[in-house]
Amino acid sequence: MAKTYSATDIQVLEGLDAVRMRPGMYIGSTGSRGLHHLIWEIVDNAIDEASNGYATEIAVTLKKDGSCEVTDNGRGIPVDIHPQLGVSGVEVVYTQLHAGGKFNNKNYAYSGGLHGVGASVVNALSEWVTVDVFRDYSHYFIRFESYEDRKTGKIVSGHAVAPLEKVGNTRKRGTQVCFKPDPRVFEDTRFNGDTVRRRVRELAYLNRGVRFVFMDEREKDEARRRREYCYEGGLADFVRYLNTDKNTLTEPITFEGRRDGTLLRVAIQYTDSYTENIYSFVNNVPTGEGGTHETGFKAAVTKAFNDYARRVGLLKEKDNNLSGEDFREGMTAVVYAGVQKPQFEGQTKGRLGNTEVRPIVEAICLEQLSMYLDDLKNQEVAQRIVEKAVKAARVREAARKARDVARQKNQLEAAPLVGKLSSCTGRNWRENELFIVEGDSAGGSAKQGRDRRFQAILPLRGKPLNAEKKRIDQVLANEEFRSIITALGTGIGEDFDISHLKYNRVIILSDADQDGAHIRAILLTFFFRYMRELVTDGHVYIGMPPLYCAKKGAEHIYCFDDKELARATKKLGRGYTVQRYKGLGEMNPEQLWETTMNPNGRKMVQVTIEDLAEAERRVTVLMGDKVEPRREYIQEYANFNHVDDFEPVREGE
Ligand code: 28G
Repeated sequence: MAKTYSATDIQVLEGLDAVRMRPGMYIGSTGSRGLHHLIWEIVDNAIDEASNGYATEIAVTLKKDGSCEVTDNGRGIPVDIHPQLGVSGVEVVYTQLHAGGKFNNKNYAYSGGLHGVGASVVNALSEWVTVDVFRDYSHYFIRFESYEDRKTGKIVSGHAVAPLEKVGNTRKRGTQVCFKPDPRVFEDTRFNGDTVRRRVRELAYLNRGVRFVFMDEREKDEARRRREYCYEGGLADFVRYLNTDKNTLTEPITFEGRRDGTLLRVAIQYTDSYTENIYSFVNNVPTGEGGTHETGFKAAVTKAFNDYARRVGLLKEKDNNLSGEDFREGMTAVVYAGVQKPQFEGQTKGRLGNTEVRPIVEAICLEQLSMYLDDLKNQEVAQRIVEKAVKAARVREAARKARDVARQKNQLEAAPLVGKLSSCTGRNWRENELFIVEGDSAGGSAKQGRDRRFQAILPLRGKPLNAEKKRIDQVLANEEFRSIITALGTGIGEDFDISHLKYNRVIILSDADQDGAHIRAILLTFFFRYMRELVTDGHVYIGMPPLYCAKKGAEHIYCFDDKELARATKKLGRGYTVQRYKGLGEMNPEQLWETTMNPNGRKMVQVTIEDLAEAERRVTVLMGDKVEPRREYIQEYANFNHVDDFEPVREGE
């Protein structure tokens, strides 16, 4: 490196007040997602230092006092004094909002590769921040604080308590940042250990060879307090991990390329399952909604395999090309694109919009995949994949026929099917709610207790079948699923069309026991597999009926767990009685309305998918064929069926 950097290189722009005023503009929300975004802003800077080749280790620690500490062993943020501003480079990075950086266009998401940008946003939204820099055998320290101005009552955010000072000598190199999110900004300032750990692990897969350490000092269980993640195989290790519980047909196929400033890395591994799992990322950001990089990748896969199939005679001149879906059946792939000026679009900013990226990705993939397929030593694998696709095409054709039959049948039998449904009178889908209720007796209570203007009830009799193990034609043959599909109006699978959705909220109401949990898991699996947008667009909820009712005289308190019950009985004092609801069916219509259905006061959780890859793994492990991993998994994540795992929302949020 010929060029040496100093604090002068840091562009200087507006102040931090703007961030305090409108946090959502900078971090998306002040809920759990925004809170965790603070960590990723800081970690992002450490990753930049690693991908520039200067750092090899990054540690993230959740501290007992609610703060988060991030460390890297890079060069350390520059400490020299900025000639115009007269403060250290560290102070510039942490107090000046860099308008030229990540947040100038409508994207709230980070772009990567822009050192230090975002650190000031974290400072603006924290109670305090400390930065330790280890550089040139010296240890430097600075602390920033946010406080209420005595005169104006306004919050002054992110002020350096004193200038950067040298506090000692050291042989270490790197940066250490610790920050405490400000409770005046965030609804809840507690970090979720699992959320952070999983994302750290994901970053370790995406940044091959960088050692990531996750520590949660709040954790009592010693084994969970410290985890290390470092993958020399990068994306290949990632797909292997995603497929741990599936039967794989190939070793991971990996390749990478660079063109016009765009970097592409891909890993593909086939399994014997029927599902397609493509996880894409742009600059370390998951793009759950896909985008131009994913489109380019898919187009190239289809073309490369079809061309190959013709070259080796697996497809004859008279045969039609196989469809893209046929080649993606059983495919697990991770597609990573490094894009210079990414444009993130869509509901959750999870889709890449840059049109120039598609042809670049397509060209790289086509070239690389064709090369792989033509290599003599890969012939066996290549043929296996094409043969699988040929089979998939045949099955697809058969399923299409079955579906046509089912559709006709559906029309014929539409009347008896919706007969189970007690529909609502209102015609505005945005207002309407569908309760899917376990069991006829609870269904009866729900019917009587509901507000029929906007609440519809669909009782489920038996257990619907486990959708994970079935193909679409078998799902369509199941009566419970057919009544759900008919009620929602959207169709499923390829035919799914969210614009036909008849209810804004689909609320699963099942008992708080093993059976109820199982039914809930089956329904979620079904929605996830065949109506994914229903989940990703936030239409699916889980109703939370209370477990107890504590009574004394005319007063009664509903309780959702043992802690609440203890509080309630203490409040009521001597002479209380407790009713424990073993199932929804034990509640009378009024009670069910009051506790679970009335939008004013009911508790429910929205099912969100923050992490598609993890959701996919859970669905596979819990519902798939392999028994052993499932047992282990249930032991590790015993709370999959517990609502804690989803982001709770209260009405009106
Ligand atoms: C521990 C938590 C998060 C970081 C560095 C290293 C440099 C740096 C960071 O420079 C100024 C602006 C744009 C280049 C760069 C050190 C060059 C030479 C750095 C971190 C200079 C910021 N020496 N390590 N920023 N840039 N780690 N970890 O934040 O032009 S931020």
